[in-house]
Amino acid sequence: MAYETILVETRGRVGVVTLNRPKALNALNSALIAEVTSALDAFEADEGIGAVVITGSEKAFAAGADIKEMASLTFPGTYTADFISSWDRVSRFRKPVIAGVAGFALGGGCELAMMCDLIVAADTAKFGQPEIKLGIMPGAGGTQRLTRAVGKAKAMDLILTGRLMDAVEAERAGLVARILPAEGFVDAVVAIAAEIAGLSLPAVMMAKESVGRAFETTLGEGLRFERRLFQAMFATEDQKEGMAAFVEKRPAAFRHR
Ligand code: CO8
Repeated sequence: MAYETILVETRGRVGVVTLNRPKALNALNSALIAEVTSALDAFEADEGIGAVVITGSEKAFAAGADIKEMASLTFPGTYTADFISSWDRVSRFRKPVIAGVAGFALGGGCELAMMCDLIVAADTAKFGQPEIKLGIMPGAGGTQRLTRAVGKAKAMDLILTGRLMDAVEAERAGLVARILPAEGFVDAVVAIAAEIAGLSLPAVMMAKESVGRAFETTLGEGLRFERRLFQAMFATEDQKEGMAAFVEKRPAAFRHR
């Protein structure tokens, strides 16, 4: 399928979505969100894909929702159309998805990265929720996911002042999993995704689902949920293969089922 605002490629078992509106620093307009949704639907259905990377350019992951597109919106219009509700495809994606962030990840760009399972940052990355400077507030999870990731003090600081946070501060605060050099960044992020995609897909998906549950429920229910999934894994071919390979001192050849 031909896309206008993103580039989509497959590298081995990794699907790569590159946001591609360079003249607008990858600002997220409705066309881009529809295309990301469509690309993810295809990767979700593709048995050959075990993990996905969403990335942008060297200068910007995404500089936020498209301000020019939003400027004339009205409250009744946003309410009746439930503006932004269709932007959460990433958070419903069931396979692992990594945000590879170089340059700006601001507003909706930071929120898009936070919908991913982990954020890997180039040393050039800058994160922020600057919506307050536009007379609005974050609307796609910024007040919720950022607060869970970095805690109240830093979330309030970033959201109320709109200041930007560099990669080192973001990693120290818990928003970013790893920082990598800007040189060769996308290849390095794809290598991390390939490592995950080479493992047992059911194990990886259940592990992802279980970690996600930690944000949704009580400790007791979360532990019960984890235990049930753990027990279910003994019904998979990959559990048999993974443990046999260990005992036989050879690499596991997972069948992803
Ligand atoms: N929307 C539309 N166009 C943008 C955006 C944006 N968010 N960001 C940059 N652009 C455009 C600029 O208008 C400019 O276009 P032109 O050349 O036609 O004037 C081009 O990109 C290059 O930008 P700059 O010249 O400003 O580049 P600089 O390097 O000088 O500055 C900055 C880079 C600091 C990133 C600056 O562009 C900036 O501050 N951008 C806006 C950042 C922002 O406020 N983001 C938050 C937007 S609101 C939001 O995201 C609400 C979230 C709602 C939910 C989203 C769901 C996923």
